[in-house]
Amino acid sequence: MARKTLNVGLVGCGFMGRTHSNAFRQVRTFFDPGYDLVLKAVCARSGDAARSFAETWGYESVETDWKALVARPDIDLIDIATPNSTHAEIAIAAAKAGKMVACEKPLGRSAAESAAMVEAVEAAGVPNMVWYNYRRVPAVMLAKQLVEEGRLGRIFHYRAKFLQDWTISADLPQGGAGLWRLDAAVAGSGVTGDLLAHCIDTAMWLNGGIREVSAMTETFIRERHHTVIGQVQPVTIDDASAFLARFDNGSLATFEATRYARGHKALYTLEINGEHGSIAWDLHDLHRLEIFDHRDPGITRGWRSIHVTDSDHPYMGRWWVPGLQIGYEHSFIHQMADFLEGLETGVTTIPSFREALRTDHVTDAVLRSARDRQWVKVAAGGA
Ligand code: SOE
Repeated sequence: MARKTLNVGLVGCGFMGRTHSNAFRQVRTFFDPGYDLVLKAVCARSGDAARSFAETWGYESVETDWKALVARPDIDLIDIATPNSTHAEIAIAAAKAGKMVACEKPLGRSAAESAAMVEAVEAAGVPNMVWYNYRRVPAVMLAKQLVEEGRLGRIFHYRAKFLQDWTISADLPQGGAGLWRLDAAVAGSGVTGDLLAHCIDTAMWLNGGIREVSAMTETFIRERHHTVIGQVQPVTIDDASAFLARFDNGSLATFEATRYARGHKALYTLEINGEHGSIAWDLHDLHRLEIFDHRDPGITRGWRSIHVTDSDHPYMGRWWVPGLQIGYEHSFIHQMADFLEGLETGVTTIPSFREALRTDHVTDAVLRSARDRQWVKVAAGGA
């Protein structure tokens, strides 16, 4: 079959710009997507930063104004890897210009902002997706397979945590490159929108919709120097967030995220307990899935640790030989491979903007519940 070309225009050249660019480069080599991805242009406000990024990652050209990038007729896909406050404006303009849109998570700073983005891509009829990359870790994909096969039976409990420790120092400023995640005006929220959003996305994909939540949040350091404003300012993000939840299927959940868990850098863990068995996964050991099956013969029954590296495990047939593992960056490559396959087959890649809106409804409910100190029903909307 003749290969098609897909010209990518990336906005933003920070950490996420790198993960996405790596995916664009590698997907062609390890998957057979039917598309030649061309790294057409990268856009950043600083021309020097954009040029240096273009040189490193192989982008053909640079822009310093995302509006100019969106207006270019030679761009097919706008990929958004900028701070959260800019997602909506760029995505809506890109959709109106008829471009496909890929957006870093969370979709918007609130469900209202995300809903406008969903409306724009759906009105334009353009392919779209949100980079909730952890779904594409092979062990997590295997968990999905096992849950869908009904291996766990009725689900009783879901438990997720995302723990970090990088903001404990009171000397750490807020705002600006790298630190906008501490500035609620830019990020939308703290760990709720940044870390719990991942946990919620995976949870609803694995276990269905979340009906209601009861949350608490805390801001441990109340004032920080703001690098853009140049003064000490109140901190308005949530430093830590924990909530109880009830899923539509009747199962109960606990979720916790913090940037104050000394010693933990990016410890995302999840566990599901069902009638017949349980599964557990841990980002620090991401190629393993722990599984317990109560139907195993009694004397050998116990937790098994599956090394998810066999060629019949999800995505692994594309990589090395059984026993050799892959890592974090591959989850983005897998998501891009699925997106390109979706373009070929006409199947929408998940999570689409509409599906990601569901997560924003939950994070909105979590923040409201913490503020009002009461249970909150999650608003409907999203896929
Ligand atoms: C925050 O430190 C962060 O980089 C998140 O923004 C990412 O989404 C997460 O995958 C890792 O941690």
